[in-house]
Amino acid sequence: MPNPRFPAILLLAILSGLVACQSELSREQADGPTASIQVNQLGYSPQAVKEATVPAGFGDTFELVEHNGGRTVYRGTLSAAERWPHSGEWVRRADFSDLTQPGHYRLRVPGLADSHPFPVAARAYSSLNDAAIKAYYFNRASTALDEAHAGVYARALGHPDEQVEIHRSAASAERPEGMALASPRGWYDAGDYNKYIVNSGISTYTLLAAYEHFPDYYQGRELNIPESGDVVPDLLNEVMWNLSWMLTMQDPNDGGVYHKLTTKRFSGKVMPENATAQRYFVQKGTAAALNFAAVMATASRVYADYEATFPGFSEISLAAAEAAWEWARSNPQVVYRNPEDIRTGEYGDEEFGDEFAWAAAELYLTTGKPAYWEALEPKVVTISVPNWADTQGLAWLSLAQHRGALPEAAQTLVAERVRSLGDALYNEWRTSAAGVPMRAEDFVWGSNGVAMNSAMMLIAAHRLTDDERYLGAAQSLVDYVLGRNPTGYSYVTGYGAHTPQNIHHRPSAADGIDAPVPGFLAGGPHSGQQDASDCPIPYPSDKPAKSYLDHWCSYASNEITINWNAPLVYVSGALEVLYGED
Ligand code: G3I
Ligand code: 9MR
Ligand code: CA
Repeated sequence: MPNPRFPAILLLAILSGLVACQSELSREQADGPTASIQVNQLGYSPQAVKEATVPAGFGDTFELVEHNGGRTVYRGTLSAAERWPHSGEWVRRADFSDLTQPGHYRLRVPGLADSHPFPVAARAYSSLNDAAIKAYYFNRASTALDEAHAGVYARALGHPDEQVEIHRSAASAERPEGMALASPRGWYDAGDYNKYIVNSGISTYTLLAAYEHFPDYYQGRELNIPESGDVVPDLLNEVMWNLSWMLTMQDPNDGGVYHKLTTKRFSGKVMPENATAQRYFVQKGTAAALNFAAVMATASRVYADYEATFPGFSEISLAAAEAAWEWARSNPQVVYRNPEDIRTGEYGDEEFGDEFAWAAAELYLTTGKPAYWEALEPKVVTISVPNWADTQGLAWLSLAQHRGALPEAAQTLVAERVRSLGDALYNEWRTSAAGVPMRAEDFVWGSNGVAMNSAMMLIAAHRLTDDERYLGAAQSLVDYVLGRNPTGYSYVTGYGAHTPQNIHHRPSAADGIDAPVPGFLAGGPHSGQQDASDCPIPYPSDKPAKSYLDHWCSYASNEITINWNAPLVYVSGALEVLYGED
């Protein structure tokens, strides 16, 4: 019976609105997978902000039911329906932050399939964090992976890199074209087998920052890598594999750093031992020198505590950092571009103000020399979410960590910068229909890396202010990559109910094992779809957040890299510590 006090015209208006919303829904449902409830498939710490995303059009309330037993433990009201422009879908948010009772639950909305089961539990991300670090071990160059450490992913040694040639672009009087030098170890960059300084640098720094900011946590982890059991935390053992390679990329004659160690073309879809084409040192560049300087200065600080295991390393890495810095000061504008015979990843950057700031900050923090502080000019350095080409945010991250050692005026400036970025991301979170601080321009090649680097900067804002709002926004980004997104994938191989199976990663594609190597974060949706012409099947949608293909062909949405895994490590470890163990 219609309520007589309820004007018929209003009822009509509401109904037609609902019809409009429903037709929008069915159109969008045709444009991708069936609408489903999206949760963080690895779950939530008891004290965390807990949100799920629910398709609109199915009622106003939700329940959490026990996975085993089906008892309802929580009821809540969904937020109002809003359209998330990046997926084109109408969504509502379910907030169940005040459910703190540990358990395994499913989220239920009448008319929809229950969500994947997920835990509310302490240590929700510790095994993810271990795996995301172990992924670096799986990507080690110049070594066999034995069964004791790699299990079914054991493989033969590839890329000894004992005879790497100086390419014409890198030739000097002391090191002429064709001269062969050793440059072993390091991590493969990604799904390809080359080693690129700029990208290696940001990855290595981010892992060092994870350790430097949360040493107690990492001192307690055990990753089952060959060095496990020594006195050095496994994270630092793993990072040393790459640092020892990076040091070989510096020309001791002038302090300059080669941009990359690479084949002329990408190899086929083969295992490392079968990718045997000649490798080259290519041209030195300003970005490589500064990035190297920043990383070596950071490493010098961090490994000072492990002098007994790595005698002399702290001093050697600092000297290397200072030599690279000096080279960059004398060569401030050497842009790297691929020579015509080199077709592998370019990692080209033309703007070096951010690299100068980052290197100056790390050198200052390690040495305390006023000249580096003067070179830094903090007042003119702005802040942004870091990526391989934009590193100024890393300067602020390190300055925030060590702000107690800075002059007072600088402490205020650090707080202002870090908060301003945190506030922007926080506002994005709270005004986003889906409750995720991702903007249209964030759906680039490696958008999941953008998500994790944004979360890392939010964590910096939280650690500086103790303000929980920033941590909630960081959690939302972790939710996003672990399944609370419109593709329904938890984007980390092997971690979640529905995970990528066909990452663009040569060992995973060539090893004859169905499951991909675990612990790798796929690049994620890329609105540019820059690999579409190489793919035999179309992308499921043209919407940014749905521009993802779990297929080998999709190097622009489904490759993995060391630089996207690194902030995943940082953030998953940080949430373990910051949301505590209760
Ligand atoms: O700078 C332009 C900008 O001016 C323009 O408006 C915008 C619109 O397309 O594009 C910008 O350039 C993009 C560039 O990244 C800088 O962000 C390119 O389109 C885009 O193709 C490029 O993507 C890079 C990709 O290599 C191709 O070069 C990714 O950032 C980078 O992560 C990726 O890295 C590869 C390595 O080369 C090889 N190893 C694997 C690794 C991951 O796929
Ligand atoms: O496999 C390559 C991947 O590692 C790179 O990130 C990507 C972009 O540089 O390129 C991939 O190689 C593709 C090439 O660029 C175009 N033809 C298809 C190749 C992959 O099968
Ligand atoms: Ca730059």
